[in-house]
Amino acid sequence: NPAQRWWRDAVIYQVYVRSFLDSTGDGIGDLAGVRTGLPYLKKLGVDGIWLSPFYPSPQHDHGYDVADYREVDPVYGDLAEFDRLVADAHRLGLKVLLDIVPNHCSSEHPWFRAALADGPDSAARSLFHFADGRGEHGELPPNNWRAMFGGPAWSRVEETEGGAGQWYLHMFTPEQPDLNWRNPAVRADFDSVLRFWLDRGVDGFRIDVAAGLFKHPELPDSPDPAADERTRDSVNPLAWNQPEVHQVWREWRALCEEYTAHDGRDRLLVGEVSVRTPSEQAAYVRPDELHQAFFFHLLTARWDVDTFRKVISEALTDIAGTGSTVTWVLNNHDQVRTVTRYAAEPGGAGPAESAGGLGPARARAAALLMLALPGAAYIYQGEELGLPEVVDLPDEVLTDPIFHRTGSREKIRDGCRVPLPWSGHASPFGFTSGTDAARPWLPQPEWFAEHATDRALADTRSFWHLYREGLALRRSLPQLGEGTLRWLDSPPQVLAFVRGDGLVCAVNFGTEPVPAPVPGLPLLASGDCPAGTLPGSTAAWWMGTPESR
Ligand code: TEU
Repeated sequence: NPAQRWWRDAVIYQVYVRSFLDSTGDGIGDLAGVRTGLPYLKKLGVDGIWLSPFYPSPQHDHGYDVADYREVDPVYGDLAEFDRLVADAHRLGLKVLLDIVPNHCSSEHPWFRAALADGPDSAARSLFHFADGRGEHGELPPNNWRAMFGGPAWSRVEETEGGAGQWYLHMFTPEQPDLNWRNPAVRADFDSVLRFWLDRGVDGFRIDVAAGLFKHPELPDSPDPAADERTRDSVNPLAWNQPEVHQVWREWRALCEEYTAHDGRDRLLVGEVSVRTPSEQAAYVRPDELHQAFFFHLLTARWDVDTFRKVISEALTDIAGTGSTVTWVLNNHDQVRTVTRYAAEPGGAGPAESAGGLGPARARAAALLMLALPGAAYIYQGEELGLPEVVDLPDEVLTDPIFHRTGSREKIRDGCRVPLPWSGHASPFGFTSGTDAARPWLPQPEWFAEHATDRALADTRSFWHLYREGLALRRSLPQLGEGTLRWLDSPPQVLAFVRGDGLVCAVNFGTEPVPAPVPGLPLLASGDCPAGTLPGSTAAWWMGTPESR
């Protein structure tokens, strides 16, 4: 039943709830705001939404520190509002995915509070990774692991009877203790969390840190702590990508299949699988494990024709054995936005702080390329507006724990999380309203006016219309979505391929025009594209047969 396999070529829109639309005037986006925005997303033409975490949380990492997996944080609404959002989305034919965070919880979660209160050797401590320190008085951490957001991956607790005691493991901030997935109580609780939300009608989950969960059982020293610290990425082979994790995904998949068997609707598990190679990543995508894993090697690819060809080829080769499809992504809430990223690449010539230079043209071309590739795709809110990164937020407003823990602005993520501009000429640009509306939780630059949704909708040359038309063609043309891709011979700066029986996509990574691979005007192009020519920094789609060269 093809309808059941809706996810194989779905395009999902990532909603960063905090920054989408604020219905209460507190300057923070909320679930009611998302509900108000659904018709906008329907018009754009996506198949569904993924909601960033909205659970009760002290917000040390904007909700990726969950204190209660079965509730809505009052800042974002309540369960009744959540139910209305799901009902409205389904009425519009939009799927709803939740973000689930199984690797760690909040230090305010009742389990962790109990672990602190109950002391060493308690049942509550065995839900986490507590260990005695090294050194004469246990004053050194149990091993040399580094946390992803800087500093040691261990913090020491004060015991209730007084004095420094054991250490606990946290691969992210100290407010995000890692759960012990070898404890069956952890597994059982997450099963019940999945059921809780599936029973409320959700269509699946985006799984945070899906290559985490298990650590080497003996917690030995990392072979290269300097690399762990420097890259702040999942490179420590003892902390990530342990074989046991696959058993959890098999259990979660079986649970999803149980719901599908009941009503015929596929539930989706899409993993944020940060591993080193595309083939390591493809190992998570199996008929009995995850349906999808974000393919981050496209997101991290430099603006370079050979790099793009290589990562796309690898993705297609690696997925072939899995029975699934590739999950393409160019932007998310952790990464510098494409417009700014590509402007900073050689020849991009963009002033770092704006949408200048070739950044926008390249981002438009990359979008059209992504929508032409076989498989599924994710769009991050604001991508459809061509929003640049806000790179000049003052230190005082930054909220990212990466900044506060490392003291460095490198890799900080606030700049892609600034609240969306909807309308008007000045902040808050319709993001928040009401007579005593608070300012948006991160300040919006004046130039956001150029990118507001009202302007984007009114201008047929906007990013918005490119995404809308690309998505509409994906729906109407059988050549797009799932199916075959065949590379075409092309000039050195050009990536060209044909989909199915005769949809040609070509991207010119260079700056000089080249002859188009197909005569006549394109169906859709990311920039001005006269018949017979493909200008620099432009992508286009044609129907027809490529001219032999
Ligand atoms: O990110 C996991 C992760 O590996 C990040 O370190 C990511 O690689 C980094 O932010 C890129 O700069 C997930 C979430 O997407 C992120 O927002 C959370 O902060 C993190 O998990 C912890 O839950």
